[in-house]
Amino acid sequence: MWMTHMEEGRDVWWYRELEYVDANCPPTSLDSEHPLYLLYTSGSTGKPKGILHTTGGYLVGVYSTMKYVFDIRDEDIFWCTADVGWVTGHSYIVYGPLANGATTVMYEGAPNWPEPDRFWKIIEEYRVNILYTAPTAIRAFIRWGDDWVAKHDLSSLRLLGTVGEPINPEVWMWYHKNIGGGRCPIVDTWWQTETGSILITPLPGAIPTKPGSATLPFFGVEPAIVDEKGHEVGPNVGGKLILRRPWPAMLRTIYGDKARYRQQYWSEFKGNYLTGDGARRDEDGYFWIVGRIDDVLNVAGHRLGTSEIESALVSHPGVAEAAVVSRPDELKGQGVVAFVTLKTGIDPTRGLQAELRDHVGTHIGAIAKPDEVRFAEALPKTRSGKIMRRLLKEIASGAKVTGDTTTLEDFGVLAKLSDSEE
Ligand code: 7RM
Repeated sequence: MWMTHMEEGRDVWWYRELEYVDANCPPTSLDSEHPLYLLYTSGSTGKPKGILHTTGGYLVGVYSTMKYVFDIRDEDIFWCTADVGWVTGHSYIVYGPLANGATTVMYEGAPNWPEPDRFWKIIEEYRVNILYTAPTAIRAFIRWGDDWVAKHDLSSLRLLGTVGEPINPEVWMWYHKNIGGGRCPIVDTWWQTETGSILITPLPGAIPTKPGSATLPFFGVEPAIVDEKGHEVGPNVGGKLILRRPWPAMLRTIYGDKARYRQQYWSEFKGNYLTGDGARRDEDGYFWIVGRIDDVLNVAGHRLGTSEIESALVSHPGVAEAAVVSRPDELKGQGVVAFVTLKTGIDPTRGLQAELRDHVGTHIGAIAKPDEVRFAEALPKTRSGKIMRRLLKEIASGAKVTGDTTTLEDFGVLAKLSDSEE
């Protein structure tokens, strides 16, 4: 048996420590604007920002979204699989469930240890009713094969959620069928570290969903999509996602840097909050997040969101995951490079490269066709599963990776990507 080495002065036994404390722990009353916590977020470049959340507003946000988005009930077992160091863990493993007096599962470990069915084992064992996870995790499950899921009884589930990035429609369908048994609604929840709690989301059973869309704003949230000048754009035109007015759970400042807070979030369109995301709204008013504005591609004057091209690639049966970035191109201004990981058993051939380019051409149009498709064993990600496109961009343009890599989860991935250059 494997045992942790206990070091005197460093390690203590949990059961012994419990003898020193009282189960009754009365809360301290605080002003609603009293700081609750600081969470550092990398920012795509440069210095990390300490996002400051406060007591009253943040709790209003996580309490109410937990109640209405997850429809939490006394008898429910809720499981948010996020890393607790990600804002999603703060809000929906800890504060949201506890503020509602709900039962919340905490799991600190890998999804594939000891085997790739660990999640489904946990759901079966604890009779989990609501599962909240990220598209990046779902893509890994798809890659590992349906058999790991089929072995388990997931009939306790009644509601599914996703968060962290746009979910590829193909991945949504798999989640709905294989995990939800075709009977569970999926809430695709858009929000940020800065917003504290969910802002764009369906309400289960009440808002009809569309695979890949976070649907409509939560109560009191007023998002809009604008062009460079701040004018609202029409249906299905891409632009910058802003919020017209503040809401209780939003950040109060960047710790120690009020000027940066103002500059970053409130200066581009006066009186409006800048999310940094690109989005479009469809003819029904549904919001579709297309990626970070900094990642949007500009090919021969056409602006293309990363998520649309990536989803087209993921809809190919051989593809597990894709990340699309731009690189300088003398003729078009920018060229499109796609980094693709394949499903187990699929061979990375030249024929497949050409096939994938054509696949994007048929799904979106010739303009979106990648100039180059590069196969990768894995993509560089943060702990929360977000693809670090900034690093891929440097690799795609042949440059050495020079930017900040402190939030990279697995350094080996980067080394392999640079090696694989032809
Ligand atoms: C909760 C979280 C925030 C960024 C955000 C988006 C992206 C998050 C969705 C999404 C499309 C979603 N906080 N994002 N959720 N994009 N659909 N449902 O992820 O601070 O770590 O990241 O994540 O770009 O701005 S975060």
